[in-house]
Amino acid sequence: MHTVDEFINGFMDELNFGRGVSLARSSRNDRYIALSKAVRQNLQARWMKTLARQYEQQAKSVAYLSAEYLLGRQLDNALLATGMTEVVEEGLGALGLTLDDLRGQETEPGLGNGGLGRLAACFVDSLATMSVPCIGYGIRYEYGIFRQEFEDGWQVEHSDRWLALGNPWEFPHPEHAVTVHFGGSTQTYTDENGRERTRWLPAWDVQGVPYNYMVPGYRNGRVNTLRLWSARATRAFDLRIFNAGDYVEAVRAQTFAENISKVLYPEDSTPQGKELRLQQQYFFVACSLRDQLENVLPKQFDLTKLPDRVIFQLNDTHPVIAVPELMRLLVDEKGMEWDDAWAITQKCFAYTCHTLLPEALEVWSAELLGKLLPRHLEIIYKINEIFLDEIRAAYPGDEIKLRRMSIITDHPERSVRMAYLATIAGSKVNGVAALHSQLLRDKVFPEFSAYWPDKFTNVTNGITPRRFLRLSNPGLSELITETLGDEGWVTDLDRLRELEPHADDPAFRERFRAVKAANKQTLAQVLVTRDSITLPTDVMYDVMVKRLHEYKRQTLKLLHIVTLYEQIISGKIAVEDVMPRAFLFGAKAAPGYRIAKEIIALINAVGKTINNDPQVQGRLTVAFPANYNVTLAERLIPAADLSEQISLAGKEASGTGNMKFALNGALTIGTDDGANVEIRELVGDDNFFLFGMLEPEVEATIAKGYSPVSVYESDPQLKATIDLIASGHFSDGDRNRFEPVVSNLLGEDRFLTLADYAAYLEAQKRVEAAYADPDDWSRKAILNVARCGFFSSDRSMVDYIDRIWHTPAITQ
Ligand code: NBG
Repeated sequence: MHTVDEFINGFMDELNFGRGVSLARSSRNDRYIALSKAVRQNLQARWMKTLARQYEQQAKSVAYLSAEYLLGRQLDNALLATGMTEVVEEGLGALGLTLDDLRGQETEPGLGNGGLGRLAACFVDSLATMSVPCIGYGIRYEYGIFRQEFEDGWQVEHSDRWLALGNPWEFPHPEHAVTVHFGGSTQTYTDENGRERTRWLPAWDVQGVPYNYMVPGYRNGRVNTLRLWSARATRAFDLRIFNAGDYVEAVRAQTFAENISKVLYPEDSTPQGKELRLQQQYFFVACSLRDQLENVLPKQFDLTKLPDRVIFQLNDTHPVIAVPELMRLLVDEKGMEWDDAWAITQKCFAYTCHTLLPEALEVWSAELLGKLLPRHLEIIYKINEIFLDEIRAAYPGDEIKLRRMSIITDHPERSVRMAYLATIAGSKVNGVAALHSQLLRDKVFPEFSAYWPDKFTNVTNGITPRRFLRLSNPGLSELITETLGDEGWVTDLDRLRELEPHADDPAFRERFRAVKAANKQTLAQVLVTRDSITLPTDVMYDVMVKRLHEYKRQTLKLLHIVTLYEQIISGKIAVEDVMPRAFLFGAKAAPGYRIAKEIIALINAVGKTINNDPQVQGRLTVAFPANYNVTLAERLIPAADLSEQISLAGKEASGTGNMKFALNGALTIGTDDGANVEIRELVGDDNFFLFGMLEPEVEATIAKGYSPVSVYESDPQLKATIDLIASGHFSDGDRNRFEPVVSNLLGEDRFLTLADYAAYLEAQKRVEAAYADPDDWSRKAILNVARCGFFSSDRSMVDYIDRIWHTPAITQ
């Protein structure tokens, strides 16, 4: 399908015979689906070829186990990968249609919460582009991340019916469904060779139906697979009840089974220990392991060679139940000796930790685990017992160490520490940025890293330059390609270094600024139609988009805005002396996270007051479009001048938004946290606005006994700012309205917002001074682009391959 005519034929076939409609009678959805199917045809041959090659070469592959994939829209990515955009534009044009209109019809698959899920999507993109065999495994949630709306500024959640109009990007394979068991009990018995064995007698089961998605490499003819599992009731289950004559109960049972893949848990970073979530976790890893052993590997495969063929990467603790599952398969089902099975298991897993918040490390109650997965609990106990014997021998008499390293903890109730299980089982444990990996070693797993110093490593996160530069920022991409002479940078992002000398070229800066200005125009148009938000386009765009979390400190940004506003209305500064800015927010709060929702309401209330106050009009604008998602990110990031990365030092594992902004030519105002550290090192101190306490200072401040109220009392501007919020100025005089946020700040301030306030204001002054010199600002911004090639997820993949996976690329 390389010519316009071929495309038109393919499209019309899909429309007429796939959708059963004529062009004249087709809906926009018909046309979008026909278009997607015509485009995907181009990928399918490559897909089959890729799989065949992989099979022939018996290549080792990565099985990426992730409960989340935040994919973003598929159509544009498929067009980019196949290089079909122009042909399609022309073909549609000949039919009186536009690509722009049809791409708007796609609902993005929001099968993830935030950075962790988006990272998984970037990684599979990079592996496909690098011709490394990989299969991504996850869950096909019927409802992805909720759709956020604001009612009176308050977040309300609506279900995300992303599949309602049909999904042209998936290939269901019900004939390859696998059965997964739950509950029941275990039984020991003696086998024919006189060996003592255990079998699991489960109580109920469900089927996992695989849905395959194509993961196209960038113009390299390769397409990897993402396999998402959907739960459905097993026949046996229904039949028993149908036969008992209870039709209604049978249908209800079906719903019960299908609930497993119904909805994504909307918690980001801080999971809830709910039974359904454990069911989801076991469901998808059990399906995936079975798929590997029974469908992907050749029949009669010698399982002692498993580590030569597959590495299961555990994306955080969510899939860690795969460890006892593999042990169960090898020992109970394949009859292997425990020690042999354990040796294989230890080589087949590696674990990525994505957090530093203690409350985010998953812990499952032993009671719940035992009820749902009795055999797995026994296996975990045995792994722990053998491990603790080893530790006892290494550190005789050290009971404290044993308790600290045990997978099982007894407080506050007997439970299983999944991160420890993953650390003990995994061949490697990695953090996601240099600072994070160091803090993991020193603070989260100190005993483990002392015992196994070589097990711990770092792989700094990355982002795919295909989606987050080439697709989302066509203007800058064109400028780069023109300047570098070819498009090689799209798969070799280090080449952006060649832009450096151009940072000093006034003509280049001018063009660079023109791109940014055009991106602001585009964003402003999007926000008018999407949200009825009107933005000035000739001001600085100061952007903070990420999940709403106290540690990320959206309130610090808010205090800055209220401070500027307070200074104007109280006459401390003349409005003309304030640098014009638009403050843009995007953030979803977990539905049960009360204070986060209060903060959203406060941002909206402050925005409403400021935007309607004639005293500041045109100077300060606050915009908070609802339902921030990948599609909106692709518009917001290229338009940003200033990127807000202001988490409390030592709390943000990495951040990946920070990388996207810098790569698109925004300057960062940020703390010394996560990957900000590496961004600053690479772009240079002069091109980054650093502020705030360093991680050891944070520790020291807390150790001394931090008192937010005394910071408030000793800083008159901070006091005036908080008092303005407390006075009811943003809530029609209602002083109680934002009391929860105010008292949270003054009473507890867990993330030291007030302690960093003065430093943040001072850094914002530096920002203003720098922005006042457009030429110099552009120079800094260009250097950010030029020096951020390191943050390509292709580089992250090289690091994973070298340090953890050892999976070579396959040859065509
Ligand atoms: C998040 C971290 C981010 C990081 C992403 C991807 C979780 C548990 N962790 O800092 O908070 O960038 O993971 O690694 O969602």
